[in-house]
Amino acid sequence: MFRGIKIRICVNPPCGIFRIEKEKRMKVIIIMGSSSDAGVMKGAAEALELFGIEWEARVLSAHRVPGELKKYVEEQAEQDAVCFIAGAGLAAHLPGVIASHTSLPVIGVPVRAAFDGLDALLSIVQMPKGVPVATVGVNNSFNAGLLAVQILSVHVPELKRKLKEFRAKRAEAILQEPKDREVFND
Ligand code: RP5
Repeated sequence: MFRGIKIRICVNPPCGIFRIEKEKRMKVIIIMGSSSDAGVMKGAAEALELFGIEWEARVLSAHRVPGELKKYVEEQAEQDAVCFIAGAGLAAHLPGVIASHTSLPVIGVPVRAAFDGLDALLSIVQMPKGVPVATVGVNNSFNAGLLAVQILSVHVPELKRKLKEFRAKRAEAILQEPKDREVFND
């Protein structure tokens, strides 16, 4: 588990004289608008676990419990949260509302509840200038988890190495697929 990374801030060269080192835990927070989103949002936790990233999940709706949502986001942002993943369907305001309460990165997952998820996709992706939400494909919470890992990897070489390995394995699997006439065999 990546429970801690060392952040080094060098104020003046040579690095070491004014060096501040502190331990920081890294936790990704997964929030969904309803327990009916849980099946879809599980993919985010699966991706995070593949890379040993600590996560915490909550059901908190932007419309049904707005006060509790704000409180939770602000508390987590003050503690160990480094990134939020938020999934919602229909009038999916959850990721945008979370982004309005924190400057940490927010990744939105449009959940397919009506109109093939297009309503949620447009609602999540169309944020006003100044309050961005990174949006993945409809129901693609695995990619949200993976994107969170990539964000975290900026300061963690071990994660960068694991991501490289992950992609190489997937590339290898594709190259092992049958060729020519065998492609069309059952
Ligand atoms: C949204 O409405 C939720 O995120 C969910 O995708 C959808 C339906 O919610 P329930 O009526 O099942 O609670 O707020």
